[in-house]
Amino acid sequence: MGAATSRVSSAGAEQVREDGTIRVAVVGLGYVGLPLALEFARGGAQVLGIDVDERKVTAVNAGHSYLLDVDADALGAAVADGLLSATTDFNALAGTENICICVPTPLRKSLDPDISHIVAAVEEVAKHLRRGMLVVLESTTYPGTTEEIVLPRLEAGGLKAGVDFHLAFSPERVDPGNTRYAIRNTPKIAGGMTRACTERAVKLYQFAVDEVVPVHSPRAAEMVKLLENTFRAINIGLVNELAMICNHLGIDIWEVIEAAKTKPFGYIPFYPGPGLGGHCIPIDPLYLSWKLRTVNYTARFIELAATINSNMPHYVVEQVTDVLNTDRKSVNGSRILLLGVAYKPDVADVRESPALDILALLRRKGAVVAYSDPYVPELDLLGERYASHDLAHGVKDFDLVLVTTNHSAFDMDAILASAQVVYDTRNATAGRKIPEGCRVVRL
Ligand code: SAJ
Repeated sequence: MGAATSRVSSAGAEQVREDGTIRVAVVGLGYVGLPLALEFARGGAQVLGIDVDERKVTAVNAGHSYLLDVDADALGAAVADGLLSATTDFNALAGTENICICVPTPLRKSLDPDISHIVAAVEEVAKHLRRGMLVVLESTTYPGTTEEIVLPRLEAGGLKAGVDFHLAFSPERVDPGNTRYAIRNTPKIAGGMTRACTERAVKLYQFAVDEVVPVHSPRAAEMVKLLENTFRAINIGLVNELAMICNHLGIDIWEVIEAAKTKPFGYIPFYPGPGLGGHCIPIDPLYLSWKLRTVNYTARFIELAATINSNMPHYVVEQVTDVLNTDRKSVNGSRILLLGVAYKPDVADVRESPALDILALLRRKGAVVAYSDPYVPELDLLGERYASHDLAHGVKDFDLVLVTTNHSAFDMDAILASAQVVYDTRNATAGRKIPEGCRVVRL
């Protein structure tokens, strides 16, 4: 974008009000927006949360946190101090100069990006866009979304980005369950339509983040996020394929990884598992490969990794079938307990969890399936309601225990003491004494 003449000050002088306060609206109060809103409030900003879900709005205004990662006391204090409030009414945007859009970007069933939440949020923001405002998109999306989808909708009213208002992209880096890195101490990338837009975004995020890293465009910022998560998805796909290779060669993949980790440079450990879960890693790379298909480029690496990762639930069920077969048992009629249905350890989120795919595949084969997960008290799947099995009753009645998510809360020694057979997809039994009468097979 050329050096547009700007009618808004370059560093966003209007951003900080006469009384020294800054006002910011966070659209979308999920696992990204709520922690961000709270961190802005803790940085002294006047924060307005906007969400279409009345329950979230009510909870926030009551100081109740609905996310494990958002401290209820801190939320309650910010609300009590008048620094944070929430509403479903976009008209409230009249009372702010800065807007961060943190809405979901799922995939459609056709594996194409679903940016409908972005479009809906941007169209609401456009109705209230005023000279001097900054709009930042945070939702993970394909490179070009800010310029191709957000920009025209915001400029439709006649105001021009970089001249009358600022527009940038800043990828979210929220890692659910991570107790070491949170909003404030995780560097934040920001890329604006113009240099002034970038500077304005950097100034805004300095209220919530210790380090803000500018890049030259929204497209670059969109790509940074996809590089980060595609890197993970491809390396997980690689190690999943190596696990299958090692199984064919009679090699213990877990021993190989532990040994490779001794290399102090040039290697980063990833671990095989039952597949890819969560709202980021299985989805973000497919946003990139979808975009590349529109420019007639096939992202072979990304699509191959997605194929391998999405096949892991089937591979695990094949392995479980073989393990039961060793005991002359068929899957059909066997009682199988899944340990952990959340998508990763110590979180409650089951979105895209491979454990759900495995549970469904085993049900279709006629297994009598149960699960135990301290973070997921009940589950609706394929029209059936499941309640988490209480491990206090032991696991001896199950023909096979399948470790799908290795929550820290699991007492693996107690489980091994009462299990007949354990198929371990997470190396959760590593280093444990295997009692007589219990057989453990690892991925
Ligand atoms: N997984 C493996 N093997 C691995 C690592 C992960 O099978 O070696 C599986 C997990 O079990 C899970 C899925 O992949 O099902 C995703 O796990 P994840 O550790 O990547 O966790 P996420 O999905 O919460 O990813 C987030 C991402 N954060 C953001 O997008 C802001 C990601 O960029 C982080 O790197 C990741 O957390 C993290 O480091 O924990």
